[in-house]
Amino acid sequence: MDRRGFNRRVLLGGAAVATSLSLAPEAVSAAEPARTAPAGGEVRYLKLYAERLADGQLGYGFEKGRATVPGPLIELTEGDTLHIEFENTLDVAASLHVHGLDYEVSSDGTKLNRSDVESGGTRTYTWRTHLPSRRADGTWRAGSAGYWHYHDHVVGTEHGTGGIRKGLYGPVIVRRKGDVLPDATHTIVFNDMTINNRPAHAGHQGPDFEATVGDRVEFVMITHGEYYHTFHLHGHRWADNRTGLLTGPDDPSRVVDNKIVGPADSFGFQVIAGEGVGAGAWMYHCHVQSHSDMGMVGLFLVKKPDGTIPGHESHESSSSHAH
Ligand SMILES: [Cu+2]
Repeated sequence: MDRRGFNRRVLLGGAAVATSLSLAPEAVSAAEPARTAPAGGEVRYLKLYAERLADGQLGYGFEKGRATVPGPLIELTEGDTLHIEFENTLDVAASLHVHGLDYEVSSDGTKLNRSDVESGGTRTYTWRTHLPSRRADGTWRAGSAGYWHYHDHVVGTEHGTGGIRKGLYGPVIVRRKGDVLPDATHTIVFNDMTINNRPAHAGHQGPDFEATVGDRVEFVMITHGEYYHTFHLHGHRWADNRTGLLTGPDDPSRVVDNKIVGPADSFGFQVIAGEGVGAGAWMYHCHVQSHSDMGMVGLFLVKKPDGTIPGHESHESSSSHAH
């Protein structure tokens, strides 16, 4: 929405004008065109470690000693191939299993296909991606683009139940050429009754994510564990489709601010921080009421350009944990 369009709508808003006008300048997003994903087709290499963290949880990381929960974002464009040299520094076998991408059984990351990695071992997993294509019969084969994820498949049980529970999971985004690129990407994982495996503190588990009004912020939302949840974000909405963005005013995708999620689900979307609503401490949480009561809540802290957040006292810095 351009600045003029926004102001015109506000001016027609009648009684709401007085309060809305003060929001107008910061609620308008940047005028320059959004950056978009380039063409894929690259062969890429990554090193990934599985490690035990100081607090007893398990994590993946690109560098030794830098593992996190969730693991680091792996970002590809349709057509890319990724070779991941995976090193297991744990004292038990571990693996890397991905959703949504193309791989041979040797890169399945399961005991069934003998593609796990013993303690201290290394193995290269290969993930491939492809563009949409028309089959000989005239139907369409979907491309790989989407919000996906990776996780261990062997720690604890044949299915990696113990590894996932302790934090061996992370996000994968496959973009399509021309997809709009965000200013920042954050990962939110509902894992059992935690968010990103964090214990509840000060009434919520966080993590909190910071942005400035007008930033294009992307969220990857993944679910693991034993329960179904509903993901809800205050003050912002998204399209329930591949990108979370509408392709035009007549795009029939449903627009939502709440989505039911279950184990191994993943989706993502982009919002313009504070668009139409301004700066604020915007909650995100599981909307199963007893789950929010138990702390499945975090904050999307949208700052004014001067760094302040109206109505929000400065939060504990320890709760900030952006990826
Ligand atoms: Cu829940």
